[in-house]
Amino acid sequence: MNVLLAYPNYQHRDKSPPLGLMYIASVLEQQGHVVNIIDFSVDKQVNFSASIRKSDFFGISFTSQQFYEANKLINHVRRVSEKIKIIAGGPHCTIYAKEVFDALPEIDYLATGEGEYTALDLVNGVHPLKVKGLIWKEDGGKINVNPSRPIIKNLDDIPFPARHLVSLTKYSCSGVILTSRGCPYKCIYCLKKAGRTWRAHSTDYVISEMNEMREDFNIHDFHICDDNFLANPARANEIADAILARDWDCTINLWGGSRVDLIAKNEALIAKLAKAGLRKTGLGLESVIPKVLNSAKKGITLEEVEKTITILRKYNVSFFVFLMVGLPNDNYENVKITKRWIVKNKIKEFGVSLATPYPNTELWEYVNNYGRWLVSSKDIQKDFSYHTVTKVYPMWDTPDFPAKQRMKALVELIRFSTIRTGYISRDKVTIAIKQPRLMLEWLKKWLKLSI
Ligand code: B12
Ligand code: SF4
Repeated sequence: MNVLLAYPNYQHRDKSPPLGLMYIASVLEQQGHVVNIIDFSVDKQVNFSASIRKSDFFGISFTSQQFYEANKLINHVRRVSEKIKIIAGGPHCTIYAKEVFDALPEIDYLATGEGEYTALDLVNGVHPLKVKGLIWKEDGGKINVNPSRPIIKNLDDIPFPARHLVSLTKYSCSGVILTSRGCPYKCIYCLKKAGRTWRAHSTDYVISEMNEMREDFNIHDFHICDDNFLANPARANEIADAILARDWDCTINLWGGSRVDLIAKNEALIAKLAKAGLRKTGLGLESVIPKVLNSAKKGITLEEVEKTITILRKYNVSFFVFLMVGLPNDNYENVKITKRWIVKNKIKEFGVSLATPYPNTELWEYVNNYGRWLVSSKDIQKDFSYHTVTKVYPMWDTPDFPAKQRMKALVELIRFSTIRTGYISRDKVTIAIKQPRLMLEWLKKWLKLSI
């Protein structure tokens, strides 16, 4: 079969190839199917319509932020071909399966969770009734929600992602790699897209994949996208040993971020990883207020955070701190405390966003029980699509931290980060300097929603 896979355009300083689609492509290719990938963030000069006409299946992957772009592409595909089968998947489909299926009438199938074998079953012609992890429409229009697909237990069964199908040189961060999936922790806001069961590729698999990236694609900067690369410190240690044994000149960036408790407890491992090439990691603190950390069930302490910072500095690993405004028990007064903490710990790079609830998370339940939704459920997809840095506004609030104060806290912390980094991105300019316009846009939305 001929399969066309597409990734909608998105706005971000760092562009990287769509790993999810590349895994699906490699599994399909292994079974003899012909696959093409178009990533609309980098592939600007493509004859999309001609590719559609040549294909039997069209697969599209998207995050919540890409929903509108995805919608446009899907409608175009259907206009060009009546007969092509359209399959949707990716993080947004996993979170809002039924809502997406209802909102996008042109799609034939929607896959939730890991999509490699769901896509393969469909392309191999298995009857949709028998395909796990699928939502689909019968000819008469009846919608079926099939049982969910069990997680892939042995990740090494999957071939390496099909890097040869994307234009690697067009990406600023081409070296994305996934060495494990899932995370066993319980942070209340986390959508745990890959589940709570942590599974990993063997060290041999990871090293052969890195070797292929170096030899065949000239990639020497690895961006590890795992939810929790350090979950098994012994395995991370083995990977570091294997890289050191090969004396590779490479850099490693933990793009999916690291838990501070795991860094604080494993100084020797960080020292070894740094020697192997670790240059940067994200740190998901989310808050520096102990009470907030506890209610978010982060399972980390401020002492661990500070120890982590000391360890990372000692081994010259730079870090980017992620913070949230508005987790349970947060309030406007905490902005001052947060700023003081940032100054005291000489934090240079940090990003701030609003605590955003996703279905099936504890935070979602918290909002249902103790908060107030500021968007109606029918608008929720639209609002997630709009939940980008430049068009952000709170989707919920609580009496002790009302929406206006949440936004004030966010803007203040983003301004503070702009001042501290000295780095002004387009997004930051929009939010920090053009704040009045942002406020106006917000106000309009507010009035429309008559809150
Ligand atoms: C690397 C990464 C990035 C990179 C770029 C990635 C890219 N090319 O878009 C950067 C740093 C630029 C980035 C930016 C952002 N990201 Co990001 N990012 C990730 C990260 C860490 C890894 C993505 C990845 O490669 N995963 C591995 C692959 C294998 O998983 P997958 O894509 O989900 O694919 C599997 C299934 O979903 C399914 N599937 C996927 N597509 C399809 C299609 C079909 C047809 C089928 C059948 C199945 C299927 O099968 C795949 C294989 O099992 C994830 C977290 C994570 N661990 O996944 C977050 C994540 C995807 N990002 C997220 C967010 C919020 C953002 C930003 C909005 C952050 C911001 N405020 O700027 C931006 C927006 C970017 C965008 N694409 O819209 C969220 C998305 C949540 C959501 N509601 O959709 C995630 C899930 C993190 C999280 N837990 O919140 N990100
Ligand atoms: S540690 Fe990270 S991936 Fe794991 S549950 Fe918490 S937020 Fe999610």
